[in-house]
Amino acid sequence: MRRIIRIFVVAGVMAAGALSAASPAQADDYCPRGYHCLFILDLGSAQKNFFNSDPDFRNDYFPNSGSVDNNSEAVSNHSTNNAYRTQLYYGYNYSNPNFCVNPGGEVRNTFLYNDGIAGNYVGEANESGSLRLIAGSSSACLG
Ligand SMILES: [Ca+2]
Ligand SMILES: [Ca+2]
Ligand SMILES: [Ca+2]
Repeated sequence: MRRIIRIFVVAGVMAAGALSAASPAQADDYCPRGYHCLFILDLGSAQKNFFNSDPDFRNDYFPNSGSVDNNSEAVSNHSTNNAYRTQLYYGYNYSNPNFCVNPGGEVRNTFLYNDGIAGNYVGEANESGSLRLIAGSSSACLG
């Protein structure tokens, strides 16, 4: 029994190592240097690039598509010098934190929970209404 437990622990550590090695993203593949990018579907779809914090997505639009408000499903952070994480909020003016993405990180739409109803404060995708740049990274971030 003891031996079996030990094998599981080792496997878990190896899995964690593989995940952390895979995630220090290729943020530059999808998001210009210095920007925090939101996508209407997955990475590589129509995107809106933010250089600074934005308190209200209602006046931001994906190219040839709808408003960014309650309409983003993936995030790529290409902050230079690992300076700022991307903190997203359910509400406007940085109210009700949703999730964050660390400098150089990215989160695909398959990774975010989406209950299929935009803007109902349930789930992570299709919910955000504002974005703030916060200095440094956080272990609480999703990507
Ligand atoms: Ca705005
Ligand atoms: Ca919202
Ligand atoms: Ca929802």
